[in-house]
Amino acid sequence: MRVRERERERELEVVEMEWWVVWWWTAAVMVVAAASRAAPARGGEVTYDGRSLIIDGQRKLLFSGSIHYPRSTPEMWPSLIAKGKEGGLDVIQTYVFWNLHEPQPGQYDFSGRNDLVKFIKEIQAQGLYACLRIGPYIEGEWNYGGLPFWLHDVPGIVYRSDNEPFKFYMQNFTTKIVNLMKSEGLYASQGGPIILSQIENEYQNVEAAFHEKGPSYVQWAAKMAVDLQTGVPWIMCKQTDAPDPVINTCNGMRCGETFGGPNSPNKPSMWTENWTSFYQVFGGEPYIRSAEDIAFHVALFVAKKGIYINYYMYHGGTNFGRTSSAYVITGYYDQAPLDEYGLYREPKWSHLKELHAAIKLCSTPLLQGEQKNFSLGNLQQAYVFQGSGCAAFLVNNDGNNTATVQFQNRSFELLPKSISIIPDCETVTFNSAKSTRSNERITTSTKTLDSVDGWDEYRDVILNFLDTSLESNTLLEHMNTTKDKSDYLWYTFRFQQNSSCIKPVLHIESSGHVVHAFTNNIYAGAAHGNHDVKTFTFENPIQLSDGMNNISLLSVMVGLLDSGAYLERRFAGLTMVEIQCNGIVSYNFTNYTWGYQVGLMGEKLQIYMEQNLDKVKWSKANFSAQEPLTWHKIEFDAPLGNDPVTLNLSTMGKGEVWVNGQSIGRYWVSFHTSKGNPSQTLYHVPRAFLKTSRNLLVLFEEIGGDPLHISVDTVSVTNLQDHIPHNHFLQ
Ligand SMILES: *[C@@H]1O[C@H](CO)[C@@H](O)[C@H](O)[C@H]1NC(C)=O
Ligand SMILES: *[C@@H]1O[C@H](CO)[C@@H](O)[C@H](O)[C@H]1NC(C)=O
Ligand SMILES: *[C@@H]1O[C@H](CO)[C@@H](O)[C@H](O)[C@H]1NC(C)=O
Ligand SMILES: *[C@@H]1O[C@H](CO)[C@@H](O)[C@H](O)[C@H]1NC(C)=O
Ligand SMILES: *[C@@H]1O[C@H](CO)[C@@H](O)[C@H](O)[C@H]1NC(C)=O
Ligand SMILES: *[C@@H]1O[C@H](CO)[C@@H](O)[C@H](O)[C@H]1NC(C)=O
Ligand SMILES: *[C@@H]1O[C@H](CO)[C@@H](O)[C@H](O)[C@H]1NC(C)=O
Ligand SMILES: *[C@@H]1O[C@H](CO)[C@@H](O)[C@H](O)[C@H]1NC(C)=O
Ligand SMILES: *[C@@H]1O[C@H](CO)[C@@H](O)[C@H](O)[C@H]1NC(C)=O
Ligand SMILES: *[C@@H]1O[C@H](CO)[C@@H](O)[C@H](O)[C@H]1NC(C)=O
Ligand SMILES: *[C@@H]1O[C@H](CO)[C@@H](O)[C@H](O)[C@H]1NC(C)=O
Ligand SMILES: *[C@H]1O[C@H](CO)[C@@H](O)[C@H](O)[C@H]1NC(C)=O
Repeated sequence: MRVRERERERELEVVEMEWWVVWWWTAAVMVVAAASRAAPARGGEVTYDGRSLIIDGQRKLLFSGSIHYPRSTPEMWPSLIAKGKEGGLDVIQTYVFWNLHEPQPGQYDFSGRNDLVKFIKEIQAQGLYACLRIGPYIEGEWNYGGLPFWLHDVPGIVYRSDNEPFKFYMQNFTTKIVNLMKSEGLYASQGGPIILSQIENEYQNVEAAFHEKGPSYVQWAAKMAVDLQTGVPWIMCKQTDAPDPVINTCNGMRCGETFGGPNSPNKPSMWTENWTSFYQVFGGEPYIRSAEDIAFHVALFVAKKGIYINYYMYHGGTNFGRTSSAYVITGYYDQAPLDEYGLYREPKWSHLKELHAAIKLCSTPLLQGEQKNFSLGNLQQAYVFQGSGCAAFLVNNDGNNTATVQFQNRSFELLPKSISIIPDCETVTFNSAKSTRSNERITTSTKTLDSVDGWDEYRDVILNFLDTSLESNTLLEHMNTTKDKSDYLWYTFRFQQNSSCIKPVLHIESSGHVVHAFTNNIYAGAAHGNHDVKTFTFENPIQLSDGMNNISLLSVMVGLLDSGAYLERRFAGLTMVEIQCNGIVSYNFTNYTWGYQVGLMGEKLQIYMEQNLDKVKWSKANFSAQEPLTWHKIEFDAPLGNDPVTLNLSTMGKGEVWVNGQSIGRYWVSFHTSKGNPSQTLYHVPRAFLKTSRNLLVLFEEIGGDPLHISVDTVSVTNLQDHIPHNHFLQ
């Protein structure tokens, strides 16, 4: 299925190095010292060879984790990074989010959650390295793959191709970011933490679609990047022909099995995305990848001389506001080692921490020794690194049976589908199939917002043809009309029946994502597509009056697409509208006089902000009538303590939520999975958004929901057990 293919098992980055490189014994001694140091040294020249990255003259075996700064708050960054460090990470990897930073050409925003410099400096303050994936196309389940929507209106533009307008803006932004990092002294070559930068992103997936403009774009992008002279290497992920000196890296779930290797003997083997889970879409179930499966594949990649592994995601966080891409839910990679709230997810976090510690014990032979592999049985292999010590990885590929093998005159029991790590070739310190910790996440309801008097509501305006601002005699494309200033676009017309229409049925075809229909201000229902099939049909009976009829159709997008070639040519919104009378098409409105309006009245007036509340007339809520397109507001006090806060919206339908004027994202509880569950009912409210008391909660509900059962919850984890000591596998 296409979803699963595209879903990003992102980041276990491994750098595998060839051993033919000659090393002096003195250099080797230096490396040993470096490998055993707890916190990596910062700064210095970053180079590489076929064996590893070399930072300030020292070979490195590095574990990295993706944490995206805009998917949490600056208040959360220090603890997320600290938990990554405690979990054995050496590197924090992030994308750079072009459409956040350059909302209009030449206008930049680096404030608040967009404060990239502050994020990198926090990484530096904690003694870790950074990998900066500039892109600036990033995919990332991020709105429009990170591209600013204004690019769409640049004449003649073709994104991600050998196209002058695109290259101009791409180079302009890439230069801006590199110069910003340089001016703050953040490259390792300047004593800063950034050891790697990425240009483009998984371009090989789309390269062929651009014919001869594909390869020439790759050449241009590599040269453009290298010419910026960062003093640290550039990488291109999933790009087997990455031009020298750019390093090609692997993204995926099983790079130990699938990576064809570096495209030159003097480039190291790196895994820039190993997906710790998959992102989730509305209507989709969560994807659970076990700690044991991740550990197996990381250990295998290292056994095959991988020396850089990045977890995608280590902490996913939250797609605040309208930042997620088409149909992607608001919670991002909640199944990562640190969950959406930044809490430890066990056994994943601890198991990977133990894995990192075990592999670091092998650093010297891994970086200095010679690798051999041999068979220990039908489905069992040994990978042994010898020279400057001895380290072994014993693999059992039998998924059903424990295997007893002989290795160096000792007997070892290997659990089914597991890798045992033996840092001295004698004593097992880690087995990938055996995790030692578990915990449970607990949601505690602190308050249900069930005070009927506390709620006010405002019903948004249903736009009729005569009230609209833009007219066209055809159906317009949704994104090109909204310019992504809003998810919402009104398509309206009016018409008079020529003869009485019997059993009128409204028939709409749309290329995405949702439509709500109103005839003479009466709700006639909704229809929607899904992540895999965005086109859909609406067909509902309606009531017509004998005189003039107003038909108002609200087309809604749930994030822009983030992937594929020719993103600038994508189409969304209504494609055909008809009214059938007595079962036959009687009126075809596809080419008709349409009136358009971008956005909702409440959005235009920003009534989710305290200072704008009195711009509309709120009324006491009437909970016996669940009307569509209704804004709800109430105040609530913050729960006591410091535990993360979340809203349980299980009784709501679809819409967006703001707390004290800040959007915590889209919700869509009424879109159920094939098992009949909402994909997401809990919506994170960062502590930094909250005051002690009287926090303003505003919801815009499209369909109709029951706000009286919304609860304000806190989230915590309870350790269930610390079972089985590490040396359980000692023989
Ligand atoms: C980027 O483009 C802006 C105009 O949009 C210009 O002012 C600026 O100098 C350019 N920067 C670079 C590095 O080319
Ligand atoms: C050793 O590794 C090589 C290269 O990956 C592989 O072709 C070979 O099958 C391996 N041998 C054993 C016994 O696993
Ligand atoms: C386990 O055994 C079953 C039945 O013999 C076999 O079909 C399956 O492939 C095995 N699973 C693994 C992971 O080896
Ligand atoms: C294993 O035992 C044999 C015979 O006792 C001995 O010759 C060999 O050196 C031993 N190998 C190791 C790695 O200890
Ligand atoms: C987008 O809208 C503009 C007017 O805003 C129009 O000139 C242009 O042709 C439209 N482009 C597409 C691809 O529909
Ligand atoms: C009704 O009939 C008139 C005259 O034939 C035609 O111009 C008009 O478009 C028709 N109305 C609709 C909604 O089709
Ligand atoms: C159609 O919309 C216009 C403009 O809002 C309004 O004046 C008129 O009463 C509406 N007609 C019906 C039948 O609702
Ligand atoms: C309605 O008009 C559109 C555009 O002209 C056309 O593509 C569609 O086939 C028509 N529908 C019917 C039922 O004729
Ligand atoms: C409908 O309008 C489109 C765009 O203006 C045009 O290409 C098409 O031929 C029209 N269809 C009919 C049936 O008039
Ligand atoms: C509340 O809604 C119901 C159902 O639409 C309606 O009958 C009732 O009059 C409304 N009450 C108030 C106070 O508006
Ligand atoms: C959310 O609230 C509903 C009841 O309104 C409850 O059934 C459900 O268990 C709650 N979800 C969580 C995760 O607490
Ligand atoms: C990342 O690791 C998982 C778990 O081992 C594996 O299934 C997946 O294929 C890896 N991804 C890639 C791209 O290699």
